[in-house]
Amino acid sequence: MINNQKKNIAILGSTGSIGTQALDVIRQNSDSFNVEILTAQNNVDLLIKQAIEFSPNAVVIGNKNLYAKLKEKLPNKDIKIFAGSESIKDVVSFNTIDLVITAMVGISGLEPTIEAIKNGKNIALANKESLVVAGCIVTKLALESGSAILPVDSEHSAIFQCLAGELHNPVEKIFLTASGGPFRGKDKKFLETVTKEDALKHPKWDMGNKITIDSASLMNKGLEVIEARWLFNLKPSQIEVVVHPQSIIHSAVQFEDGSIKAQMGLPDMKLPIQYALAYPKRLKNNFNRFSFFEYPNFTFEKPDLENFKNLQLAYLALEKGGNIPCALNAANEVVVEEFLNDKINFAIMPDIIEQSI
Ligand code: MN3
Repeated sequence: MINNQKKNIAILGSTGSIGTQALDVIRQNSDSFNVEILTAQNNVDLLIKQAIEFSPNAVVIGNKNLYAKLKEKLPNKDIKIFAGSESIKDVVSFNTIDLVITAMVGISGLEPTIEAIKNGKNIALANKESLVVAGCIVTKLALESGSAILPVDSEHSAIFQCLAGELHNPVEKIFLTASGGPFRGKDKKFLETVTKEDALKHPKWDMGNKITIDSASLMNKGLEVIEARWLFNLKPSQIEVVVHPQSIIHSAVQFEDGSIKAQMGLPDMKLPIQYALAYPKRLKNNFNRFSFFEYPNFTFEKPDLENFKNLQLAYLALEKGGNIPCALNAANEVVVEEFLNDKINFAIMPDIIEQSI
């Protein structure tokens, strides 16, 4: 590390939900972190604001049509300015980077993630799709290059935290918790009538559009099962999904002696982001603290696989292996887009996905 031990961070997707929260964490811990690279696809106005505040070494706008505006608004600054998805791939190899946060949406995160790993960069992985579609390749490359993959997804961060100090103790199984989303307990008839406004209101987590729809349809949990398989090298039968509507237990690990370790706290993405950024350290912060007495009742239930078939489809894709999880993810990206464009109804999404795997 250079710059007085500050970690130099590249944020791919800095204007999205994870990207902006990562910058919040960095802003609060400016003696620990330095922003080296910022990239965004289309939100050039926010990218400009961020660049002015954090003075990174370089910024990249994915959409080439916005290059001129970016260049014009950042005059006389010592900031390198690039455009296009090729440039996003190029900047991750800068030798000044210590850690790359991959917070791009969907499959677009795959190529830069692979490039960063090939260059031996440690990854704070927020783009679960890169493990869903290419988990085998990504984990193999990371092993070869010595890159650490630090999970940002709250469930996977929970498991990662439970595994600290357990290096030689095999995992019997993990419990991946799920809030159940806004339509928990609803049947298919109801699901046929939900609007995108209903689906975009998540009860516990404030996130981007794609992941919010995935959460409502339980596909997010399915993708997380696949993500966990690769991150922690588990068999599908070792991964159990537990619906826990309070979203306080973020996930748990059961060891071979039957002991279970769980990680808990108020749902706030800034915590797993901060853990990945500062790992292996825990940084003091002033996030809201959990109180047991405000949550006298924790509840747990089995996921409803009949009305929310997506979770089952993800297990099926994992069993089939090969490129089937990739097909699952591609079909899901298409149906979510179509649902957000009011082209198809919510309940039909799993049926379409099922036909493509
Ligand atoms: Mn999650």
